[in-house]
Amino acid sequence: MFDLPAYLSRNNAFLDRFLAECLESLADGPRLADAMRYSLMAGGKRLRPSLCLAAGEAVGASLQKVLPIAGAIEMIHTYSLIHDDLPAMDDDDMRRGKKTCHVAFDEATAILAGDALLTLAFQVLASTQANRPQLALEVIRIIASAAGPRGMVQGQMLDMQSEGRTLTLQELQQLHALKTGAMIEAALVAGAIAGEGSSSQVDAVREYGKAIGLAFQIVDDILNVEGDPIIMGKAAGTDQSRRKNSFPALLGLEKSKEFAQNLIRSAVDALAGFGAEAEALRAIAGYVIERNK
Ligand code: GRG
Repeated sequence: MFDLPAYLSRNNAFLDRFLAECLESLADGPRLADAMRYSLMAGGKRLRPSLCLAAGEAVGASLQKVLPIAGAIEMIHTYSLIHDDLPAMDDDDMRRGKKTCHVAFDEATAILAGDALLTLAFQVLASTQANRPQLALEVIRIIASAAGPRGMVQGQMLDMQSEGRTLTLQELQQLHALKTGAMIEAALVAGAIAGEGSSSQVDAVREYGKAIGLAFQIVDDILNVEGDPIIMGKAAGTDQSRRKNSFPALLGLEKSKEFAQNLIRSAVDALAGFGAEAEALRAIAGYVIERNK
């Protein structure tokens, strides 16, 4: 049986070393670098970089080839969390089991740490794959598009605009396809493209990504209802208290769980054309539904 914890901890050790080196060599100025490091190295689940590396592996690429892309994706994800936690957005005090960046530092420093992580991510992306410039450009385009105004940022905007209004299931899915799904899908597609996968492999990995991206968000909403804040390292019950649109609010808990299970099955089905080299992706799909944080 595939040992997912061992697989993730090995890849995360490489990732953490890579991220620490990027901050050491590329961030100048102690307060800004401290705030960036505080949030980046705070021990998140590293789901998106893990998916990126596993997609590279599924198409036969070495870890070293895909590692900078996985690192850049985690930087963008961390920036989005820092900004999402700000008083102007969700105004959260706890993230990754620690005080949020603006509470530990101050609001201006948190805004700048987020800006700096986003920018640094693109510097890292532009500095890698020097001998494969076309491929590097394609990866940058995919990630920028997923993170920007037709992806995560627009998803966040829709989320804020939907406060106080009950969304339909279709609207809620669209919101999350942008806010959470786009970066999850981009992590996978970028990993497969950097690993020089064939177009059918890239398509399969994209389909897997769409399904687990939505399942991840549904599980996040379920954990917000029944999760343990200590284990999650962040508050629970906030969707209900803020009257946020969520899958359990719209469908009920049982139907939400069923929906997530079906999506995980579709994700695994999308990998039918791969053999053992996609075992990590299959195991991560199982983790997405079983996770408790
Ligand atoms: C501020 C531009 C901007 C975007 C924010 C991703 C996001 C968009 C907001 C996060 C809000 C949130 C709680 C979304 C639910 C799903 C989600 C993305 C959770 C956080 O990701 P995890 O669980 O976090 O992978 P860790 O800390 O494990 O990396």
